[in-house]
Amino acid sequence: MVLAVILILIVVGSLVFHFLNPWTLTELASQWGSMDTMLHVSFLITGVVFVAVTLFMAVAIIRYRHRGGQRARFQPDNRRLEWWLIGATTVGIVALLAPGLVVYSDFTRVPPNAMEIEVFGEQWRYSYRYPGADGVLGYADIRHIGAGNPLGLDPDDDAALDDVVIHGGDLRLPVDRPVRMVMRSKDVLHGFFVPQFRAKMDMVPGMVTHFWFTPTRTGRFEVLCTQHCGTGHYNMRGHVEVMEQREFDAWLREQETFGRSLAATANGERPDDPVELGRRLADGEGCMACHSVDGSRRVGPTWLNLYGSEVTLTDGSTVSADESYLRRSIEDPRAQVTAGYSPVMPAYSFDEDEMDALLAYIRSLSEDAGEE
Ligand code: HEC
Ligand SMILES: [Cu+2]
Repeated sequence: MVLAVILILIVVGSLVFHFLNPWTLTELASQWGSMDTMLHVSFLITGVVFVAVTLFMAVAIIRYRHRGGQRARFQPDNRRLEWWLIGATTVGIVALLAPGLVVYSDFTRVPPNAMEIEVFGEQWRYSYRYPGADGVLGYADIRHIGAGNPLGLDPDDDAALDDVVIHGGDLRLPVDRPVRMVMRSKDVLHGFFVPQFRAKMDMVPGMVTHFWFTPTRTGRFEVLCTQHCGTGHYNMRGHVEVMEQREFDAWLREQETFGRSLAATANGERPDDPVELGRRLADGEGCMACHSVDGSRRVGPTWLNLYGSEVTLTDGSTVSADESYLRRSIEDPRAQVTAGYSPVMPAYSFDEDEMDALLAYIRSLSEDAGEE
């Protein structure tokens, strides 16, 4: 009897929780309302079955409880009941799966007028690439990755030269225009996800995955990574800004194309200003995935006011962050690990000019930079 009451309370409690809990889906911002419909259909079917089965158990416990002088009747099978159960289960399973097939078929059928945008994932940030005037994303390969070319575009491919690369920045999209996101990963499995768009896709090293959607309202939404992609996973976030087409076009026109930045690097070889070269190196070599220059803590310590400061190491000792300390931190990061951080920074080797430029850049981020 107690058991029956508990079962009934579980049913009532679950229903009350379902209807009164404050957590709802984030407001939809793409045309994938069908994902929500599927979710609700699944909720409804599994909910009805859950309530029916649990209440049946409660009723059975009450009705067939032990009473003196009663005997159980042995009834090994009941054909009519079997058919009912098989029929109801079949209908339930079909109703759970069929809507998914319809939506998945939409999901894989990209509209022909979709604009193509590339998402590039690396530990631990997103970069994006727009096709430029020709509407075609140029050829890219991990082998071409280097300073000034963080996404590895092929400099010999004309289609790549007018591409626009947004390295580690925000994704911008025009509203009401279908987009096909093509995705690559540089290192490990990542998953591109914007909850308001409802659609997500894994980014797999060595292959190109894709999905499509149409943003249906303007606004700023958060981009998350759905795969546990390493110690900095929690930091793999970004933003997507959905704007009016006119605004978007104006913004895109202002961005430097890959060809133009390539030409700039080739002409001047390297910028004369070591601080500027250092900034580009730090960006291109992926340092900014773990370090910030605005004082915020990421996977690694910020570079703001690092130079000249007192750094506490894991063994409790302190060192002054001078040039030789910084140099050592870059070439042999595990030798002196900063307290409060994990020893996850890979060792780098730079030539003298590059190292000087990096140090000049880090120095420029400190107030007492002028002292030297
Ligand atoms: C995978 C994340 C990661 C990347 C990429 C990375 N770092 Fe680090 N870095 C760290 C962590 C974590 C620490 C603190 C632990 C330590 O001292 O090793 C650190 C420490 C440092 C320090 C010492 C800072 C201090 O407060 O003592 C310097 C300098 C530094 N990194 C420079 C660089 C440069 C330059 C690059 C790019 C060429 C780079 N890092 C790339 C994670 C990273
Ligand atoms: Cu990730």
